[in-house]
Amino acid sequence: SETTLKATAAASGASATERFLTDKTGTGTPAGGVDAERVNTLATEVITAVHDVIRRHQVTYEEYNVLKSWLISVGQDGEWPLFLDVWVEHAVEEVATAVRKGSKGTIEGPYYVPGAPTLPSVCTLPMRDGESGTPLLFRGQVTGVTGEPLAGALLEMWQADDEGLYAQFAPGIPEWNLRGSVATDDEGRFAVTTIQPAPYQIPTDGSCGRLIAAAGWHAWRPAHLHLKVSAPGHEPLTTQLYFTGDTHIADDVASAVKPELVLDPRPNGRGANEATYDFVLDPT
Ligand code: MBD
Ligand code: FE
Repeated sequence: SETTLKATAAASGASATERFLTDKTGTGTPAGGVDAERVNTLATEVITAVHDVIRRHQVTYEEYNVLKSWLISVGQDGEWPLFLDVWVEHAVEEVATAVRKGSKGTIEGPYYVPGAPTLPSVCTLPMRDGESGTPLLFRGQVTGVTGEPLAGALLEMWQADDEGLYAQFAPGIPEWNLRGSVATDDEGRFAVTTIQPAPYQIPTDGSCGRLIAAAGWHAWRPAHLHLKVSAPGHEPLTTQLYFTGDTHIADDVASAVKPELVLDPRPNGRGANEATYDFVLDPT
């Protein structure tokens, strides 16, 4: 029924938590590879920053207990990946990519899944019959910083559907819907047919949603395509592309919009919008 197929915060949070534990632990997280002196410095400064806030704002026991129960509920909902990627990852990404000369990137977010079906350079992302949404032809080229075409580049794409839902994190959607690994041609070019995603509202029925409501914030991200672009001998680029005119470009809840990342799709006279974007990868 409609109700049992509804995406809930607890269900998508649990999937995102499991996904993270599967793919990312052992690569420096949580403590692997971070030495004691570094942990000491960072943990001490974070804890001290919390003390400063408590003193500056005269935080009460009532407020302390609200915080404590909220932090417990974030874990119970499985929403730590969502919380961290929405409110923390953008600063990490900024630090990590500050020295790049190639294309700007932005945060990965909680919904990347490795191993999407491989597709040729001219392709259509896996989608349901009659997938709703405005058709989008997304094309471009991958080059290095001196303009040389990168043959054999890989363009991994993932996106929400026209209801703002991601396959594998909401029920009732085929496993690889709107997810694909596109192999570019021998000049690094690609032309991918998809649909324009809908703006994304982070779940309102979980802990992150309760924080947003309690603080009087909003839960919206502008519509976006997620991409990871990689090629041998080059730094992989994790990015997102947005659509000009979207109401939430200027106030993304995840602070992940940059002016370089906004597409301006135009009707191509054949029933689709068309947008071009070229990716420039830094050498390793
Ligand atoms: C998303 O789709 C997303 O891209 C981010 C960064 C956070 C939550 C949901
Ligand atoms: Fe997203």
